[in-house]
Amino acid sequence: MGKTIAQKIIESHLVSGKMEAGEDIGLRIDQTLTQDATGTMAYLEFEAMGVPRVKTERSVAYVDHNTLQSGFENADDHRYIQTVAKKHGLWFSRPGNGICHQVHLERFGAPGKTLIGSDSHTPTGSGIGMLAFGAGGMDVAVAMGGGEYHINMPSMTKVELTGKLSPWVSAKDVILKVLELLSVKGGVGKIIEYGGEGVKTLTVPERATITNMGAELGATTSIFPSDGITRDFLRAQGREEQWVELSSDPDARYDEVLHIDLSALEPLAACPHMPDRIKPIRELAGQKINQVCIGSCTNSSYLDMMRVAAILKGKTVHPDVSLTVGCGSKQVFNMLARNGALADIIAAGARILECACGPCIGMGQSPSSAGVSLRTFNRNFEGRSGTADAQVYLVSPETAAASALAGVFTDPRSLGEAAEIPMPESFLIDDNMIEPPVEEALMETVEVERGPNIKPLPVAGPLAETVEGKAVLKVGDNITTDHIMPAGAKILPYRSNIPYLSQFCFGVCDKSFPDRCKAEGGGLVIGGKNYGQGSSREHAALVPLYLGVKAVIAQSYARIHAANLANTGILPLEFLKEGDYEGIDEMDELVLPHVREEIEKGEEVTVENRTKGTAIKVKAVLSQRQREMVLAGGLLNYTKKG
Ligand code: MIC
Ligand code: SF4
Repeated sequence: MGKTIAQKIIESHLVSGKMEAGEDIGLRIDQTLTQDATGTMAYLEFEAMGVPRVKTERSVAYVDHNTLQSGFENADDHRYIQTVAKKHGLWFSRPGNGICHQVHLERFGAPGKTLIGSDSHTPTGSGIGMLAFGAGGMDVAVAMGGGEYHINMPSMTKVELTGKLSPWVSAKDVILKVLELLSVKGGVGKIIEYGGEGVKTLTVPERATITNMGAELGATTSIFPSDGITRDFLRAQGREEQWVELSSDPDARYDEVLHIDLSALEPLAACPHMPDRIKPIRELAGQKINQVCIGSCTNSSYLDMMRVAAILKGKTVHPDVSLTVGCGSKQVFNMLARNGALADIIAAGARILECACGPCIGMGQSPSSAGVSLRTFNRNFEGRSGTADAQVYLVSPETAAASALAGVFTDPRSLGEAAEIPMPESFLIDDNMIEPPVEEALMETVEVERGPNIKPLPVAGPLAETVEGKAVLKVGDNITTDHIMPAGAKILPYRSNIPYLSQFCFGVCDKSFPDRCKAEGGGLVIGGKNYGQGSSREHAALVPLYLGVKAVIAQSYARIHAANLANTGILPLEFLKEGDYEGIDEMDELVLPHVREEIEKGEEVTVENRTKGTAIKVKAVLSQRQREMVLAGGLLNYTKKG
C-alpha cells in the first residue's frame, strides 16, 4: 500500500513500535532545537543525564524569547545557554539573530529529516518537508543524548489545495480557514499533510506559516511535500545539496480529507480569545483598533515583510495606532535594510523591534486597557499579551499593515492593485551570529556559567500506592498552558526558577490557586476538554509538581502537555463517562486507593470522591513506557534507572 509523506519519514526513522494509529512509536531524531525560555530547563535536564556531547546530526540552541533584559536574569540565562551549548557540542544562535523557527527554516531545515524542538511551533520546519515536532524540554534532552522520541502514531489527514490565492489573500488566511474547519482540538492525534495543485503556488515560507499554526489545531505536526519550490528555496539559501524530493504515493491512504479552494479564500481574522474564532475581515471592517504588531515565527519572512513595506511606503501609521514591526531573522532584517524596504517601514512610523518573539509572548508592547490589537501572530489567548482585558485578533501581514494605516479593521483588497514581490534568487547569507560547536578536544575546557537565578529542578518520587488530596482546582474546556503557567515580561525571566514561578500558577483562572494548593499540601486538578493546549512549556507540569499536584483528571488532553505531565511524574487521567466531570466539585476530597497497582497492571484507575460518597473509573493517558516512567517518578528517574 502507498504511503503518505509523514509515513515515509517515520518509517525511515522508526526505532521501536508499530506504525499503526494510536501505537506508541520511538523515532530517531536527526536535529533538535531549543529556545531560551524552555532551553534553560532542557539543558539542566540534559546535564542531569550526564551525556558529554550531543549525539544528533545537529542540535541548535537559540536565544529569542527572553530578550528584554530588565534585570540580570535573562542575560544570565543567555550566558548559561551559550556556555552549556559550547560544552556539549551544540550550535548557538546568538540573541539578535532571530526567532528559532525562522532561522532554522532558513539555515538548517532539510527535507526528509526529523526535528524536535522545545517549542510547540517547531512544525514550522515541516514547511520544507521535514518532520518536525514540538516537545517538552525533557524529550528534547533525551533526543540530544541519542534517545528516541516517543509519540503515538498519528492518523493522517490530507488537506487538498486547489486554485491559487487571490491578490491580498495570504498563507495566514489558509491556516485560519483550516482552523475554522477543524477547531483548536480538531488536529489532536493527527498529522496534517498538504497536497494538491495549489501547493505549487505556495513558497516555502508561506508553507511554513501554515505548518506553524498547525500547532493551534493541536496537530502532532503538519507537513508539505518537498518539490521544485523547496529546491529553489534551498538553492537561494546556498544549500541545494540538502534537497531531496518527497511526496505521498498516489495510492496513499488518508483517514480524513479536506478540500480548500485557494481562489475562494478571503482575508480572515481569529477573534478573541481563541485561534479558531474566525470571521472574515469584511465583517469587522470599520471597527477601531489601537495596536498592530507584525512579526513572530508565523509571519516574519522576507516576503511577509516586503509586502508590509510596499503597503506602508509613502504613508503614515494612523495617529491612534501603535505599529510594531519585528523581522523573523537577521537575514530578513538585513535584506530589508539593504534594499530600502526597511526605510519605507521606518518612514511610515513603525516602531522597529529586534528580531525576536517580542510581543507574541508578552515580552513588551502590551496593549492599552481593553485595547484592540491586530497581530500577525499565532495565539490570542486571554491575557497572553500582558494586558488582561486586551482584545487580540490574529490576521495576515497584509490586513495588519492596511489596518495600521486606516486605524480601523481594513480588508486589504480595498487597497487596489497588489505589488508583485518575487522570491529572491539568493538570500543574504551570513551566519556570523551562529557559533558552531567547539572541537571535541576543547569541550573539556569550557566553563558553564550559572547565574544565581538557576534553581534546582523539582523531581517527583516513585508513584505512591495510594494518592489522595482535594480537587484543588476545577477548570473548563481548552485550558491553555498560558492559563496554567503564564508567560510575559514579568514572569518569563524566572523560567529557571520554579519556586518563584509557582506564585503565578493558574493566575489567569484563579489567583488564589498557588496559596490554596500549598495550604492543602497539593492535590488534584480537574480539567475539561483539550486540557493543556498551546505551548510546549514543561513549566506547566513542573510548577504544579512543585506545588504538590499529583494527578490531573480531564476530559481530554493536548498531546505535548499530556506527555509533559507524564515526563514530570504527574498522572494524566481521563474521564471515561459522560457526567463524571460534573460529579466532582472544586475542593471535593478525592482518593485513588489502588493507583500504583492499577497503573502497574494497565488497569483503569479508581477515583473515590469522599465528599460525595461516589466512586468512578478513569483512564490513564499513558503508553506502556510512560506507565513505567510515572511509576519511577518521571522521565529523569526512569532514564537514570534504565
Ligand atoms: C509560545 O508561543 O507559547 C512559546 C512561548 O513559544 C512556547 C514555549 C514557551 O513557553 O517557552 C511554545 O510555543 O511552546
Ligand atoms: Fe516566539 Fe511567538 Fe513563535 Fe512562540 S509563537 S516561538 S513566542 S514568536
